[in-house]
Amino acid sequence: MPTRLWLSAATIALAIVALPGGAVAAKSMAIEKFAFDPPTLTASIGERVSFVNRDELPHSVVGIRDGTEIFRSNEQMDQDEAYSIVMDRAGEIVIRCGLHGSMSARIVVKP
Ligand SMILES: [Cu+2]
Repeated sequence: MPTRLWLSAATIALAIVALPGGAVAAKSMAIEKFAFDPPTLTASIGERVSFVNRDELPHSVVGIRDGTEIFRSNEQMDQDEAYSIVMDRAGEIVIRCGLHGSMSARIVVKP
């Protein structure tokens, strides 16, 4: 599907542009079989964490710290669509899918 191919290329280009100097460390969490993998990810402040939907069905990514939503992807991330965010504070972030209440994970951000 040409439209989807174009969107994927645009997403990749944006991801590259968003990495200043290529020096920023990065971690990734896959979304596959209705689960986040790994279920717990450790990152450092300043690191970028990327989420990629490997399922054919849409998912989304919602980050919650101390009960407050701090980031949210598109409502529906399609297959192979990615979302990423830089960790800006130490602490624990609960990750949920906005479409499937049973899906959760956590990111532990070290100072
Ligand atoms: Cu989901």
